[in-house]
Amino acid sequence: MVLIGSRYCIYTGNFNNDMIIDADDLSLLENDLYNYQTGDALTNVNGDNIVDIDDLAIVDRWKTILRGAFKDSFIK
Ligand SMILES: [Ca+2]
Ligand SMILES: [Ca+2]
Repeated sequence: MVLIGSRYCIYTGNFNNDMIIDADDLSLLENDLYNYQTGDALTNVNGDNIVDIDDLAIVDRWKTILRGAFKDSFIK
């Protein structure tokens, strides 16, 4: 959970739990996407039981939002 402006937000996409949303996380998501991962996968960020392009879009969007909020302090 992070404070952005006056709101606390839960961000998704840091799959390896290293406090950075970067290519390593996207690689994990892309691997599950390539393998048509279903069920309760870590990379299924929207909870619809399938890892697909929607999850990739969410993570990519969060990466962009957090980059702006923290001015690249920990988002690569
Ligand atoms: Ca990460
Ligand atoms: Ca999904």
